Amino acid sequence: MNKDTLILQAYEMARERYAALGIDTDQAIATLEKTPVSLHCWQTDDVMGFESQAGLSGGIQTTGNYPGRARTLDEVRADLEFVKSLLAGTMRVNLHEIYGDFGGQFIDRDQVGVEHFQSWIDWGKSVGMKLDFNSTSFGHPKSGDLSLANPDPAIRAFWIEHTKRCRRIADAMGKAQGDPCIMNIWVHDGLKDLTVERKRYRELLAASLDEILAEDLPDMKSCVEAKLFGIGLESFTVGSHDFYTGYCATRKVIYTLDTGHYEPTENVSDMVSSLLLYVPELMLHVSRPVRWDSDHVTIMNDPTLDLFKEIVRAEALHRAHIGLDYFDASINRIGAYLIGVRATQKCLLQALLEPLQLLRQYEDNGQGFEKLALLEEMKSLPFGAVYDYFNLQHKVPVGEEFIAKVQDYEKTVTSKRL
Ligand code: RNT
Ligand code: ZN
Repeated sequence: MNKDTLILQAYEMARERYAALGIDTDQAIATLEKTPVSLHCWQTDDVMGFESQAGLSGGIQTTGNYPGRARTLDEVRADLEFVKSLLAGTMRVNLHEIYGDFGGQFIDRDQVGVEHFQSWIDWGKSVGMKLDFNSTSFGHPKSGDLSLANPDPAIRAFWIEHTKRCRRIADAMGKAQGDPCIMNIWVHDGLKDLTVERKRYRELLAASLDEILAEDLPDMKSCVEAKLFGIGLESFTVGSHDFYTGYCATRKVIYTLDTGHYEPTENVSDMVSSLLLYVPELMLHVSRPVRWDSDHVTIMNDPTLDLFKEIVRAEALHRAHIGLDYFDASINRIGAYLIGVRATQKCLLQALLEPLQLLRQYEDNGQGFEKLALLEEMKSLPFGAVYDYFNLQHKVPVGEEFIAKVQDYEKTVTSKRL
């Protein structure tokens, strides 16, 4: 039988199975389709950017030297367009400041302006992807261990100026695309060893952020990202989870929850319902921690499934911005993107296919057996048939078909980048 016919038949059967539990698969597909996933531009080139050859710092690192890294703006854009062409649903692009169109000039971080992102704004429009943005604290001579929390007033002022400028760039992006640009502020600030002035650094970070966020910019939203530790900054992180929970709750700022940024045994999905009570929205950096590394390629694992289930159960999909954040230089980088987006969509889809009404009823009635049994049975319902159908409908590769497409692109494009 023809493959398309098989997929259609499998979907018809899946639709019936889910409908028997009161779940509308077409509705789930419609939600999946319109829920944006922001592609982190830094997976194309191992977080190098176009500012200088300074290399990565700030406690993050890529490992591997798989050939085919994007080396120019055009290559980054071509890769992102290719990735988008193989995916159903809505994609955005998440840029870092170091990916500006600097025309070969060195533009320091306290000099950056909207003009350096005009070509990105135009490109975004032309390819139908809205933009998100990030200030960049790492990979600069003034990065050191401390940026926005630096006790040296001159260095701190430099990073405040940078971050203020980035917010204005994000605002211009948001205005041009008619939809707020989500700007993430992650600073690497921390220390390698025993730290005695913790409170002072945290006061400084809070004061810097207050100054940065004071400007009213209607077409962008700011979010701040918590972290556990960085490489070479193992003992102390200024912007810890507690710091940003308090900061976001009191300032009504979006909390960026990077799934790689917590203690290995911590249940990140359990943070969703608590945070949502006190912070306006969440920005998600969907990632995968492996031992010391917070940035392995996202896969469909229990933590990611639980994260999306918690968001859907909290009826908070409209309060969550979904972005990816990982960098793997050891495998085909384009393939890594596709694995991560597909895994994210699969997790969201599974969350949308939960028989929530029935589960809630069981829980309310104290029917513990029934609830547990249903949760278990949901795991083997044919959600894959729904995901395949979603992709078929959009004429993008179904199942493993994307592997060959990535191999083709490697043969004709990325392998030529020497
Ligand atoms: C680092 C943070 C941060 C970065 C990007 C490049 O641990 O997760 O989000 O990965 O800004
Ligand atoms: Zn992150």
